[in-house]
Amino acid sequence: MASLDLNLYTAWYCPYAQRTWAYIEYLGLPYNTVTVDPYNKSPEWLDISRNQGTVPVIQVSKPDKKQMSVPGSIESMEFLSDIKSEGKGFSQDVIKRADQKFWLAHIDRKITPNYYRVLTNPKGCEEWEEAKEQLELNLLELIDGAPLGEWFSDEARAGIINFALAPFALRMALLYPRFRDYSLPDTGTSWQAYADWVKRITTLPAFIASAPDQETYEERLIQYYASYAEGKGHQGAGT
Ligand SMILES: N[C@@H](CCC(=O)N[C@@H](CS)C(=O)NCC(=O)O)C(=O)O
Repeated sequence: MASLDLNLYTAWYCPYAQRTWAYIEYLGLPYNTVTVDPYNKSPEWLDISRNQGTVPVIQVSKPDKKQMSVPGSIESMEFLSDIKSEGKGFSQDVIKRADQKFWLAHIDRKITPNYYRVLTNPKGCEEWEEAKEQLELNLLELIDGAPLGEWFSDEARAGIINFALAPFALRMALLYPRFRDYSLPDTGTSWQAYADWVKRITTLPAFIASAPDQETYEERLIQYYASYAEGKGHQGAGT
């Protein structure tokens, strides 16, 4: 496909935007970044995001020069994968593709909500314990069940599933010990494979490129999420 004019609307702290950002870098597609405050629902932002009001959004110029927006992290990654995949995106095989979609839905339904609950509830309370149990259980299901070709190992390339999880993996490793005196397990084959994967995916050049001002990125994330850990984050936000 001829090269397209792509804009990525993003916010530096957002794990969903980071998915699409790291993935577009990994695919090597040319793009411009536009930094926005997604919580400021200006008419212009609502127009660009097609009334979703959330980052990320990929905006593309159509042949008639009008713009078309693809809001949503998974949706925008799917769009990018349709532009240029080279084995790093959705499979052309319908069965494998359905399996990839199952795991993406698993991440968004069963992992990210529990990631957030573990961060925002006080350690030890009933909800926190339940969320931690669910988080570990559902992560293990993904680690043990994801098709090898999509899991980041020496034999396989990183793909959409890896990038869908990576920003959350980074935040869990960084924020849980800091704010909840808790870390994911690291013993046993599955958890060791996971810890190894976290190191590899978060040090991938494409992932690093999605963390602007790298030297201070982690410190800024800690500061940003301090209010979430105190229960004062943006209410209703998916972060
Ligand atoms: N399901 C969306 C969630 C995106 C999301 O919640 N982004 C947050 C920032 S991390 C946002 O833009 N929030 C603005 C708001 O909720 O008003 C996706 O996968 O892209």
